[in-house]
Amino acid sequence: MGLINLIYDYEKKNLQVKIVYYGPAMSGKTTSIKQLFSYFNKEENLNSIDSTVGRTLLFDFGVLQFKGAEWSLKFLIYSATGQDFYASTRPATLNGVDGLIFVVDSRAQCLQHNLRSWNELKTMFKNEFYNLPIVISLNKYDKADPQKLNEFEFLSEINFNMFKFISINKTIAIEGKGVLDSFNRVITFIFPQLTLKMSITN
Ligand SMILES: Nc1nc2c(ncn2[C@@H]2O[C@H](COP(=O)(O)OP(=O)(O)OP(=O)(O)O)[C@@H](O)[C@H]2O)c(=O)[nH]1
Ligand SMILES: [Mg+2]
Repeated sequence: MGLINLIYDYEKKNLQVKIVYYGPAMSGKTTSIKQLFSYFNKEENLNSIDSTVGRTLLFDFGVLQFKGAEWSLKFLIYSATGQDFYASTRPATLNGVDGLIFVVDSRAQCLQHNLRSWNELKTMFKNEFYNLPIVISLNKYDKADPQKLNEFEFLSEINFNMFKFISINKTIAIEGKGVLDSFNRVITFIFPQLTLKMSITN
């Protein structure tokens, strides 16, 4: 799987970046994306393919576009389905990804699910995994059991120090807490100079 896929269109002065929310089933990927789009008042730009019970069937997808003085910057934002029934669609969702937000379910009982999902990424990207900008969102932090320190166990299992661009952020997606911060961190890895103060378009 190739990295550094930023798509430049010099003619239109347009830059396209793909960000994927990944993680185990029910960790809060769709909730995080919805919060992100609602932060920018762009809920109508987000398409989800849901079952009747609100589980993601294939992916969520939406575009956030920011306009600078000269260039416009287009973020294609996806969440992969966490449901194993649709696991075969996950590599396609990841194809051409520029940055990942890995949404962990911080509850103690979810450690194995988190690790399994993480190891899926490792298998798919092989050594390139370590070059990929990643923000680990320790989500459902409201439900984390401070006695069990699940998140530290997760972090100690993943060779954290081997990654070039990695960051950890505690989030409570249902309350919108930390969601924008995770997004900002991943795009700062991709564009160290960028601050998203540009005005948003369409
Ligand atoms: N307590 C708590 N619940 C959350 C949080 N984030 C999401 N949830 C709930 O967890 C459930 C699953 O959230 P989703 O956003 O649908 O999870 P998902 O990762 O998209 O799930 P799949 O698409 O099935 O893989 C929903 O009931 C959410 O309301 C959080 O930070 N805290
Ligand atoms: Mg979902």
